[in-house]
Amino acid sequence: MKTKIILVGGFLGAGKTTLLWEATRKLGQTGKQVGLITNDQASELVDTVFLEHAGTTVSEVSGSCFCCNFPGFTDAIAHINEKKPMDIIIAEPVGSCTDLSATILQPLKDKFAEKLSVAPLSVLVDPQQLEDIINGRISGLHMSAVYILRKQLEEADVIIINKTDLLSPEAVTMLRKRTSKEWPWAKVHALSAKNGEGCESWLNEVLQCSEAGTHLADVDYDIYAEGEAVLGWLNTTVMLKSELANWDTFAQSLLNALKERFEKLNAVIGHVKLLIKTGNGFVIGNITGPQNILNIRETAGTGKEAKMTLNARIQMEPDALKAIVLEEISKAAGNNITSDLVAFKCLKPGRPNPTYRYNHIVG
Ligand SMILES: Nc1nc2c(ncn2[C@@H]2O[C@H](COP(=O)(O)OP(=O)(O)O)[C@@H](O)[C@H]2O)c(=O)[nH]1
Ligand SMILES: [Mg+2]
Repeated sequence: MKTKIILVGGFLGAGKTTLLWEATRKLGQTGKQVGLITNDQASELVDTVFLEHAGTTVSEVSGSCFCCNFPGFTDAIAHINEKKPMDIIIAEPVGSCTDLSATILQPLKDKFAEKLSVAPLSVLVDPQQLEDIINGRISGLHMSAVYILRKQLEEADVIIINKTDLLSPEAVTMLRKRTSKEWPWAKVHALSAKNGEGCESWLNEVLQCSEAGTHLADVDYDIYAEGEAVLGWLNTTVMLKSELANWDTFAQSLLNALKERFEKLNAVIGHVKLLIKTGNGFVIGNITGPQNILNIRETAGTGKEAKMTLNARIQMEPDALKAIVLEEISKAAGNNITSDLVAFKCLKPGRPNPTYRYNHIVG
């Protein structure tokens, strides 16, 4: 049996992790074994901690993106399959990565044809960001980061317009039409990863279609590298202790404070993600999308000890980003909560240097 590999790309905050969760749930109901792979330049990933709650095997490739560490990616696939042979593995590349058809899909088809079957490259997009791109508006995002977003859509076999729960049916129809016109070679799906509507139709498509990585985008790596570098990167894990704290309230006030700080500086938010875990559960919060929507789900309740994982990609220098995040954690903690950094990484990503970069389509 070959494992089906589904890559779900798309920009920061498009909803990739939410879709992985929903797809795992839906496929689990049909008896399929599903594994997941997350990816980031640094460890301590909110996505991994969150997806582990989906009750399936999650493997993390951190320290490098899939394309720059192709062996790391294929090792992760092998590692999952060793634990339990999977029907399907869904992988979420870094949101600021592109050129995946040339650097992941073609090498997978070329070198792993006997073990793996590659699904069409799916690229998820936030509807507001999609509309902005089609209309030529860029809403503060650096031109080179917008370039990455465009290239992601250009190389997609399947473009998924996500968050349809925020749109009227007419707006969805219109956006689908405009997307098909702009990228006529791509299949277009519209769904809500959040409420599950439309997910089955996309899953059927990617599970049945064997045409994967059907075209390559012409990516200029100088612009790509600049687009990556303008988004400062911060991942941290903090142990929190308190007699009195309500961790949901703490998450809310920390995210609100960070949102306010970045907005005051006109620093575009790629994403801010936070997950606080206690013995009683977890609370997860995000700030994403062109409108910096703050979304908090689940509950960690109270409890003396909590573990917080926080990831941020912000259009600013890493030093400034670091100072703001540390200051706001300390302010939100106040006198009642003690905080202890157990892991901290803040960086400006280097130039992407893929392990493989095919200039032809593997048949
Ligand atoms: N309204 C709505 N929000 C969504 C949907 N999918 C994801 N989100 C929200 O968008 C934010 C980013 O989601 P996430 O899955 O972490 O995006 P990723 O960065 O692409 O992995 C979170 O606050 C999600 O709750 C959706 O279908 N509808
Ligand atoms: Mg994610």
